[in-house]
Amino acid sequence: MVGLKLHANKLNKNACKSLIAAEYVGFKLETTPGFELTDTISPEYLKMNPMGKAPVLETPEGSISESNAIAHYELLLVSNTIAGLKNVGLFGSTAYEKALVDQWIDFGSLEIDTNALRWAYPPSSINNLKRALTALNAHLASRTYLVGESVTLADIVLSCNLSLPFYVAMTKEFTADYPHVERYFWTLINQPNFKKVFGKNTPKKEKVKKEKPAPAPKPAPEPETAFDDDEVAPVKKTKKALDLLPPSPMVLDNWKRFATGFWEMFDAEGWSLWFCDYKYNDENQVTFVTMNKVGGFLQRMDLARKYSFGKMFWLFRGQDVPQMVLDEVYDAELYDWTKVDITNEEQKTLVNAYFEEPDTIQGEVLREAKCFK
Ligand SMILES: N[C@@H](CCC(=O)N[C@@H](CS)C(=O)NCC(=O)O)C(=O)O
Repeated sequence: MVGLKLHANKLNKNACKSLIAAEYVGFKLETTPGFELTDTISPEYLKMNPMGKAPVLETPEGSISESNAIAHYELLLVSNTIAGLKNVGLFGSTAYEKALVDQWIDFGSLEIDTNALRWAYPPSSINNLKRALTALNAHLASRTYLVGESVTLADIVLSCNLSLPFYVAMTKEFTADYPHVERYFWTLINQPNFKKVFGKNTPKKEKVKKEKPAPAPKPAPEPETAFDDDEVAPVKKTKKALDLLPPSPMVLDNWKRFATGFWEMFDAEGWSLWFCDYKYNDENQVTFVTMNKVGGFLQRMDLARKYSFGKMFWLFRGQDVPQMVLDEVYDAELYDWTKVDITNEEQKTLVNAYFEEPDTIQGEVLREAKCFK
């Protein structure tokens, strides 16, 4: 098959789909070592894919973009025209199985990848991803592969798409709710043909583990109901814990309504103040993208509205960052949280500056601010 060339940067997960498929059928696809994503804006590249995205497959008949289509094309050519290459059933065998393979390919792209990308690059929709993972988990409970009894392209596509959230977003605690997805992902990712492509960058289970405080003991199991909403339980639990704190003279709603005289009203025994410094500020070069991330974070903080106020610092009921925030708002892990020492005048001055929103704070221009109340 002369003249097929895959243009993509190294370990581009979308390009991995056709590379892994090629391994399965024993086909050698020409690649572009040294390709950088910035190459996608050259006029030559844009002629092949006006979207300016990678991968692109260059063929004698013309170029093809969209990684699923590239892998599909490559396999069709192999099975139709090239004698001697293996037909290992990556499309499924019957028409129905082929449709199921397509079904899972789209599921991988639309239900997993779209939401995983939104999660990795907020504004995002974790709940949509959780919903898809729940459905996938149920499907995999009695199966090793998505379709039939052996690997199909659907498994390759889906596990490449899962590699993003497994690498950058999902903690061990998060994936623990989807044990069949975990087992499926780690089994596939460690298959020889996957490893040949991912090499030493094969995701490792240990790498996704993040140190967290010991989880609270699980409540006694409740009787099963038709719609057992186990996601709500931990939130309810911390809400209850916060509601049981000794009463505070500081009534948040009153203060939120008038928003003046903070220090006179502040009750340091019932509430605490926190600086939160984003750990990856070098990502925040474009104001509207940064504000989108902040917007997503604030949306997810909605569950703690009754117990918090935020404005480049946070005010929380109690003496800790609420457990429901740490458990449910994944962005919380992206910040370093430091309790404000209210006996320290410098720190109080900084809190005041955050309240007042002057043009510059600590020598940095304040471009835009959001308030959570
Ligand atoms: N749906 C496309 C997505 C391609 C895509 O988003 N590629 C990324 C790299 S993995 C890219 O080129 N990003 C550069 C950009 O968005 O400008 C596919 O599956 O091929």
